[in-house]
Amino acid sequence: MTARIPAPWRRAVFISDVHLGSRHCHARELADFLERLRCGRLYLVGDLVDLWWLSQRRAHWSAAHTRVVEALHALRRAGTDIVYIPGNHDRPLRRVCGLALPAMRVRRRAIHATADGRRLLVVHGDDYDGTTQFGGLQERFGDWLYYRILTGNQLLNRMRGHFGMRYWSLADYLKRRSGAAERYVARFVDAGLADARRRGLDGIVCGHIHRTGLFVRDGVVYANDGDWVENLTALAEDADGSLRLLDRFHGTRALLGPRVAPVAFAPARLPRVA
Ligand SMILES: [Mn+2]
Repeated sequence: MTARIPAPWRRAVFISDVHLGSRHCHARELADFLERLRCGRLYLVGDLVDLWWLSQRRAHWSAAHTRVVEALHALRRAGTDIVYIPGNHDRPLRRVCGLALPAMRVRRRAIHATADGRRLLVVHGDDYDGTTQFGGLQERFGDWLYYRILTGNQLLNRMRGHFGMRYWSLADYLKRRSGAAERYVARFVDAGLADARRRGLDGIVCGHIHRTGLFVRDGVVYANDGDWVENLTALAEDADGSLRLLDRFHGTRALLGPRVAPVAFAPARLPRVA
């Protein structure tokens, strides 16, 4: 394996929807990303492990999945502070919220204070789904359907590759073509922004919908770190409080500069997570 060049230092990094233990997790790409990562704090914003897959016979665990876990250990040894916020696919872990393992803290949600003084709510995002009225049945069906489409996507692209055609995402095409999916994303974004505003915070960092986002609406930041199933992205905060969406090679996909008005007090050290 070639020597890995370390990526620029980041104050904080957020990743979610890794779905370790499922066949659709891009574990090798994530291990490559994590092995080059250098950051003060790493937030695992839910669905890191897919317990729905792991609890079934179709559980998938390869050497690459183990490499991801080892890369997290290495980051911890290098001094990175790790905060784990379980999502809906690793929901049972929410029972241990409040626990501080020797290696990381487990939290239902966190408030991240950026270097330029913004306070961001960090949550997985499934609270904004509104599917609980069906007792999780719709959630499970949506999940099953999603994985069927991803499998179809894999088969299709294997064929396309065979004929020398470039990669084309069926899942993405279907999502963008379907008005229902777009309305779902819009409602999710609205609910997340409203929640941050209600709590008197400056923005929200979330995942869950496997759709990246980084923008300000009516003065409130919306940042969605994407996933490691389709997009292969992370959200990062620079030393000056800038937020950026990173691709798997640490390249920048989108950038949101620091707050324009400088704040009198910018904490040099990361404050403790409550
Ligand atoms: Mn989720």
